[in-house]
Amino acid sequence: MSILRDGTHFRACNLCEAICGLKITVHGGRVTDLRGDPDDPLSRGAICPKGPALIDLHADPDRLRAPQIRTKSGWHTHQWDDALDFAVNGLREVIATHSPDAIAFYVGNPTVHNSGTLLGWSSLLKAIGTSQRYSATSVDQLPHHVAAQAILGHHFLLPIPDIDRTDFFFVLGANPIASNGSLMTAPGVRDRIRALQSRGGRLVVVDPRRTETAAIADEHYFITPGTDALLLLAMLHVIFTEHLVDLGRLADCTDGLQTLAHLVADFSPHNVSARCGIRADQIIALARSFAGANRAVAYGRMGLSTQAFGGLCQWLIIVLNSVTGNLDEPGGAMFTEPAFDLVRMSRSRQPVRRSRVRGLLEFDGEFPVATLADEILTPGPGQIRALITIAGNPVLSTPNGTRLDEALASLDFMLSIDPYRNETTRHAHVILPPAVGLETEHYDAVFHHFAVRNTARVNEPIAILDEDQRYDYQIFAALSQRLGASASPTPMQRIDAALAAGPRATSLAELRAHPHGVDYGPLRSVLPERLCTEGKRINLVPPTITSDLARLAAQSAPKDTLLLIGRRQLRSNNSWMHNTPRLMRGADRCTIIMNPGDAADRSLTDGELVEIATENGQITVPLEVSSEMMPGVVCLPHGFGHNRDGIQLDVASEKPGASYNDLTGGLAIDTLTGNAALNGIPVHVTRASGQASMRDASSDDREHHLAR
Ligand SMILES: Nc1nc2c(c(=O)[nH]1)N[C@H]1C(S)=C(S)[C@@H](COP(=O)(O)OP(=O)(O)OC[C@H]3O[C@@H](n4cnc5c(=O)[nH]c(N)nc54)[C@H](O)[C@@H]3O)O[C@H]1N2
Ligand SMILES: Nc1nc2c(c(=O)[nH]1)N[C@H]1C(S)=C(S)[C@@H](COP(=O)(O)OP(=O)(O)OC[C@H]3O[C@@H](n4cnc5c(=O)[nH]c(N)nc54)[C@H](O)[C@@H]3O)O[C@H]1N2
Ligand code: SF4
Ligand SMILES: [Mo]
Repeated sequence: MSILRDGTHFRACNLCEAICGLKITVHGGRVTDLRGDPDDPLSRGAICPKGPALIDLHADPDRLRAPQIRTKSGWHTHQWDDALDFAVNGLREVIATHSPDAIAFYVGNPTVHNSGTLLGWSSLLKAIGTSQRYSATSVDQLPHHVAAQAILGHHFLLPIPDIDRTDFFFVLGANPIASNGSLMTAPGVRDRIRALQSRGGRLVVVDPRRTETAAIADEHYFITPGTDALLLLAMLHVIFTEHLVDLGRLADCTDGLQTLAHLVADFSPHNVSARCGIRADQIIALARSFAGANRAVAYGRMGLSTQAFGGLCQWLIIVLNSVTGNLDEPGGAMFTEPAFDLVRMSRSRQPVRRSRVRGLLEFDGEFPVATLADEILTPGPGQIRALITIAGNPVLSTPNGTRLDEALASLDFMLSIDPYRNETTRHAHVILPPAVGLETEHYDAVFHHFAVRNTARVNEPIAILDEDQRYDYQIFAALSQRLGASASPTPMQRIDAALAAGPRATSLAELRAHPHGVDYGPLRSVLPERLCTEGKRINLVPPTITSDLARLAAQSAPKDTLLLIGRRQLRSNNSWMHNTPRLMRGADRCTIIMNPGDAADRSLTDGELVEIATENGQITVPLEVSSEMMPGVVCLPHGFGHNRDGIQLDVASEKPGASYNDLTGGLAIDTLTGNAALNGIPVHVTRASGQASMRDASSDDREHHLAR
């Protein structure tokens, strides 16, 4: 195990998008104090209960610290050289028997939280020469990229809510109080919302659940899952019919207003009200107050992206901000000017390739992960025969996990670069575990890009690695070189070069001289200069997107069924932080929540075990009955299901829960973008046969109450 260096260290937490600065004190190799760094210009001392879990992660006895090879007799620890040779031989054999394209990559979420992983893995991709790429993007934010590329010309040019200066924060399908913010790096978000309210501003939340964020909102509206595009269209309908449109400063470079007026004409509040479950007069009032606010911003996240109309939703969010004069204005939806500028460094490409089995369109070189199992299980030329997973757990995180589980078991070869043997990596023939968390050197290339303030900081490792530990990028480099590639610059060398060429013309050395981070100030208006479209114009009605309106109009309400949505929990992080004891204390958190009326209709009571069933599978979890749910909607967290054989996660296995994605199907996607539709799926909930309640703790132990 690596040894923590004694002293006081400053580095940012890399567990979630909030990137809180931390002050960490180490004595005798142990962390004696860990708190928010008050001098970090972005986080200003904010921290959440997950931050201290970095200590658990460092000490976790289940975390792999040496390569593991699986044989018939089980898992065996190996020297790095042997394991790297074994991995490369396995890959070579697949290339020789099939082709490089028979090897696919799945790249998971923590990749964007570790710059060594983020900037290292493509060397291995190139060395292999495959074009088969999948990632967590298509179970997450893909619709944001599709909309930004179509309207603004670049998939990384994402508008960020200027939460610190707005008067009206309109939040749809996001729960920043639990998630700590997403595509809105806003550490200490609760304080930022409090500041908004104390300067007279309002927080309005649209969500099928009265979430932790809705609970502190000035107004909250329940909405039927999957109908937000209708609500947004109806708000635009009001804005057009009542002549409230005001493009502001960007009027001269914005196209498509007339077409837009025409497109929203059919979607009156009256027409959509029943489908959305929101009264027409409320929709009208919402539109008027949003358009009338001095500075307003609409923001939609997972609940809008991972549903059947994710692409339309993210398009309409940008449009609503634009037609009310809130795009690129203080207090509206703004753009960052990050020191490491992803927009300058890459180009958006028009997708051309389609996936082999289902003909789904690629985006930025990746295919939708909802079809990965199809590509593995369907025989024929081009079939995937080997998989490399990097920082991902798709068995729990992607649709139809049960089928993917089976698909992974059928592969000729699988390599995982991951610190844990979990539900996915247990299928690998070899696991190469990297150093993680406090051990890494890290620059937040992604989250400074999506932050509510322009800042930069570099994070030094605070541990001295064991002789036989490796970083992700060293693993990729060692594999690539064995495959014949020449050495490439290290991630930190690449970051240094990009910082020099970026808008701040800075360097790692300069950032290292500022251990709390460098403050470049609040977001500034940057359009039209920063647009990447032809002629630097904004097209509000890209045909690739508006053509999807017909599908929306044709959609009818599902009958006689409950709709399932997800929830994030403050002391959890997707599938992989359930092995940290301090986050797992208390009652079982993998519960389904149901409205009292729905429970009464089914004669179900709080605390009993229920079975949730879809056409794809069924799981059993305890029931919580609460009026925080909209009638007709039930809610379950994802990332549980730690009861599969062969995993090495002792703490997680004690409260395994069940996996949401054993219920979702690969066919449920937003066909416009290829993103998985994880929310709003029809389910049946019944009493679990012959089982007594296993829930032990009282309901006030529930995390979402604690989080308030
Ligand atoms: N504590 C914690 N923090 C995290 C994570 C975690 O697992 N735990 N994960 C991180 C990751 S990877 C991400 S992407 C972010 C996500 O960050 P958020 O998007 O803020 O997180 P969610 O809690 O998924 O919020 C989605 C909300 O959408 C609602 N919803 C579901 N369906 C619909 C719908 O059809 N319409 C509307 N209007 N709302 C709907 C849900 O009730 C939920 O409140 O969080 C990050 N932060
Ligand atoms: N039903 C449902 N499904 C969802 C979601 C939902 O809301 N509902 N949310 C989706 C979202 S937003 C996301 S982002 C995905 C996440 O999906 P994934 O990224 O596939 O899954 P994670 O649970 O984040 O698993 C992360 C893996 O990375 C490993 N890891 C951690 N740190 C490092 C590191 O530094 N290096 C390496 N090499 N490995 C590391 C962990 O051990 C773990 O195996 O899940 C998606 N799935
Ligand atoms: S909010 Fe919590 S998990 Fe996220 S960066 Fe801050 S301390 Fe870490
Ligand atoms: Mo995510």
